[in-house]
Amino acid sequence: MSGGLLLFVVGIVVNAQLDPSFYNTTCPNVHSIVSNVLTNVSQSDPRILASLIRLHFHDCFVQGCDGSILLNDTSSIVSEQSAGPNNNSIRGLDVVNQIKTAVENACPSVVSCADILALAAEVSSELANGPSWQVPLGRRDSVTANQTLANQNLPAPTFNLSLLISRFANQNLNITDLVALSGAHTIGRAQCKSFSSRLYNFSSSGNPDPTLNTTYLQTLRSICPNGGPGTNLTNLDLTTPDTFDNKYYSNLQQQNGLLQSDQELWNTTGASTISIVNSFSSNQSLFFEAFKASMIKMGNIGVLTGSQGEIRTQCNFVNGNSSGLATMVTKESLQDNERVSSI
Ligand code: HEM
Ligand SMILES: *[C@@H]1O[C@H](CO)[C@@H](O)[C@H](O)[C@H]1NC(C)=O
Ligand SMILES: *[C@@H]1O[C@H](CO)[C@@H](O)[C@H](O)[C@H]1NC(C)=O
Ligand SMILES: *[C@@H]1O[C@H](CO)[C@@H](O)[C@H](O)[C@H]1NC(C)=O
Ligand SMILES: *[C@@H]1O[C@H](CO)[C@@H](O)[C@H](O)[C@H]1NC(C)=O
Ligand SMILES: *[C@@H]1O[C@H](CO)[C@@H](O)[C@H](O)[C@H]1NC(C)=O
Ligand SMILES: *[C@@H]1O[C@H](CO)[C@@H](O)[C@H](O)[C@H]1NC(C)=O
Ligand SMILES: *[C@@H]1O[C@H](CO)[C@@H](O)[C@H](O)[C@H]1NC(C)=O
Ligand SMILES: *[C@@H]1O[C@H](CO)[C@@H](O)[C@H](O)[C@H]1NC(C)=O
Ligand SMILES: *[C@@H]1O[C@H](CO)[C@@H](O)[C@H](O)[C@H]1NC(C)=O
Ligand SMILES: *[C@@H]1O[C@H](CO)[C@@H](O)[C@H](O)[C@H]1NC(C)=O
Ligand SMILES: *[C@@H]1O[C@H](CO)[C@@H](O)[C@H](O)[C@H]1NC(C)=O
Ligand SMILES: CC(=O)N[C@H]1CO[C@H](CO)[C@@H](O)[C@@H]1O
Repeated sequence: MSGGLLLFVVGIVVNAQLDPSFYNTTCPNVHSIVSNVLTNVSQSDPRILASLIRLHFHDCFVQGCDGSILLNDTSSIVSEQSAGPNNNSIRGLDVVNQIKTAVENACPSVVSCADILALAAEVSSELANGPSWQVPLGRRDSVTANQTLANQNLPAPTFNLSLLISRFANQNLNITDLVALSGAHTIGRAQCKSFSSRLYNFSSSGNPDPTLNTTYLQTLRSICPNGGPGTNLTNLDLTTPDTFDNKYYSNLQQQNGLLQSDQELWNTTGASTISIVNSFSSNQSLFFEAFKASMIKMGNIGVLTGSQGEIRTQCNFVNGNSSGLATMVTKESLQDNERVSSI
């Protein structure tokens, strides 16, 4: 019986809540360190703010916000980085390492990579003129990754509304969270292959997606030729591409959502998400309040706390296994998904 009681007590400690003051004594400047690096990097690469918000999302939806997305391929890890939704698409891994190095210099072996992703997402919102909030902290890093789960859990841009709702419900996120978090598409870019199914032969109809604004359709067709490689980039927010605001929602009302998954939120007949889109479109503060709440909710998914997991010293590898470091790739050439087509 006393053994059972002990387990129960340990269980409470392990399931400790995240807390914004978690590093107040052990790494009091962690937020400003993240902020300084991103202020600097975003001057030459404004898109990095979008890329880092997305990285936190893609981390949290796969075995929780545990930094698993950062783990590289090794003999024992099949990296999430080459899962369908991530491969040749996620960005910012090098910048996360840059932040981690700066944080390690100030407070060695204290701040987890999972917390760095959560902080980088908040700082990114702030630097793009979006909302700021106190980020609950104290996550620990996983010693595993799961590429299969990344393929299962991350939503595809061709999803209809019912599939989107069920993927979010699987993470205990409701339709308000779905609409608010999709508002992150107020910044950043997408490759043609993420929306080209809408442009020429939607659902084998021989016609484009009828919910796509015909003027926007012509623009997108010129950026994304039929049968092309689909690697050109365009802005997710047609109106204000690098400013975190509520224009994403007014775009949807004009059938100017880029991804099918965006437009579904407003253009599914009778859907409960339409009124949420309309309310965020008419009141930016309402959107910002909802976004903050949903980011905190998403940031709590499946977190490791207490003595679970570890604090990685290098975000790409589990501690004590740096296989791959010797062959660390230094090539950082301009990739296909770095070029933007102007519209
Ligand atoms: C609702 C389901 C969602 C789907 C289907 C989806 C899908 C996508 C796709 C396909 C791209 C473009 C990738 C590419 O072409 O390489 C993208 C970009 C992006 N997504 Fe989402 N997303 C969703 C939700 C979210 C959420 C919840 C967030 C964050 C809270 C988010 C943040 C972003 C950002 C900021 C970008 C731009 C990234 C960059 O420019 O590097 N997305 N998303
Ligand atoms: C922790 O630090 C932050 C930022 O300096 C401050 O706002 C907060 O009040 C502190 N919390 C505690 C519990 O000391
Ligand atoms: C700012 O970024 C530049 C490269 O864009 C780098 O050379 C410099 O060291 C960075 N400064 C700080 C303080 O991080
Ligand atoms: C990821 O993309 C590369 C091309 O850049 C491709 O060779 C590789 O097969 C892809 N990985 C997976 C798991 O699909
Ligand atoms: C990865 O996730 C899948 C799907 O939930 C599960 O079946 C599998 O056991 C997991 N693999 C690892 C290595 O955790
Ligand atoms: C959504 O897509 C799924 C998978 O393609 C399909 O089974 C379902 O019928 C679709 N739902 C609606 C409402 O169109
Ligand atoms: C979604 O959950 C939040 C709390 O996390 C709640 O305030 C909100 O009312 C919920 N929305 C719906 C549509 O259930
Ligand atoms: C659209 O796709 C369907 C199925 O692949 C095909 O049968 C049809 O010929 C295509 N239509 C056009 C106009 O390309
Ligand atoms: C990229 O877009 C330009 C127009 O902006 C177009 O001429 C070119 O063919 C496109 N390239 C690819 C690879 O789709
Ligand atoms: C298409 O978008 C333009 C602005 O880009 C807008 O003026 C027009 O009303 C939109 N059309 C529809 C049907 O919403
Ligand atoms: C907009 O939303 C904010 C935040 O929820 C609320 O305080 C305010 O009353 C709303 N404004 C209007 C005009 O409804
Ligand atoms: C981890 O893998 C990425 C590609 O997914 C690569 O760019 C990076 O250099 C690798 N990091 C290390 C430390 O080997
Ligand atoms: C709910 C809603 O606004 N639906 C619109 C979706 O797009 C079509 C065009 O195909 C409009 O006619 C609908 O009003």
